[in-house]
Amino acid sequence: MITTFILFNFAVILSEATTVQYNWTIHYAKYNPDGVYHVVIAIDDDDGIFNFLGPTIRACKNNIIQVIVHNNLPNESTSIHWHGIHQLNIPWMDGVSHITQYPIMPMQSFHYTFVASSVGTHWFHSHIGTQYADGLFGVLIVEDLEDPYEGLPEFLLTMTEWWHRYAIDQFDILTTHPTNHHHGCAVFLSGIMNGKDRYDCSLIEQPLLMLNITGEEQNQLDDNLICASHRPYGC
Ligand SMILES: [Cu+2]
Repeated sequence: MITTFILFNFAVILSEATTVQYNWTIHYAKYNPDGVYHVVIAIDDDDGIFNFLGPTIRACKNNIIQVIVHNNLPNESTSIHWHGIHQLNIPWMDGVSHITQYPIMPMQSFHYTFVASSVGTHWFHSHIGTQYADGLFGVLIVEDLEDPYEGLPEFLLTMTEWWHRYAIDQFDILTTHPTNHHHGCAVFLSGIMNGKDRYDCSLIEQPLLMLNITGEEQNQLDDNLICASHRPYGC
C-alpha cells in the first residue's frame, strides 16, 4: 500500500514537470589531460564527442532529470550516484552499487529518472571502485529561477588530483606498500582543473587530444591551459 502511494506520487510529479534528458555512453579513452597519455573513462553525450570530465547536467528546481547510461566498458560494471540529490521515495535512483541498485553490467544500460529536488551546484560520480578517479564524474547544477542572485555571472571550476596510472593500479600500489603514504606516492602528480593541466610546464603548447581506445582522435580540447603540476618525491 505504501509502495503504491509512493509510486503514484512520483507519477503525478512526472506528469507535471519539465523533463531534462541525457543519453550517455561510457567508454574507455586515451587522453593526456596533463600532457601524459593514459587510459581514462569518458562520457559520450550522444553526440560522438568524448567528454572528460563528464558533461554538465543543468536543470531547474523540480524538473525531472532523465539520464540513460549505456555502459560500454567491456570489463567493468558501473553506476552513477547523483551527489546532493535526495531521491526522496525513490532510493533505487541513488546509484550506489550493491546498496541501492545492481551495478550496470558491461554493455548494459540503466535509465535514471529523478527530481531535481535540491538547488545548488552538485556533482555526479561513479559509485563503484575507483572509476571516478579516472574521470567518471561531472557537475550537476540545479537552478532556482526565483533566486535573487539568478542571472549573475558564474564560473564553474572542477578540481581533481591526477596520477599517471589507471586508478585501480594506483590503489593497488598504495595498499601493497602502505608506507608509500609517507613517502609521497599518495600525493597527486597533477592538479587537474576543468579537465586540464600540464605535468611538464615546458609542454604547455602540446595539444590536448582525446583518443579512443584504438588510437583514433575523438576530440581536441581548447587550449586554455594552466600549469599547476608538481613532482613529489619522484613517484
Ligand atoms: Cu558523492
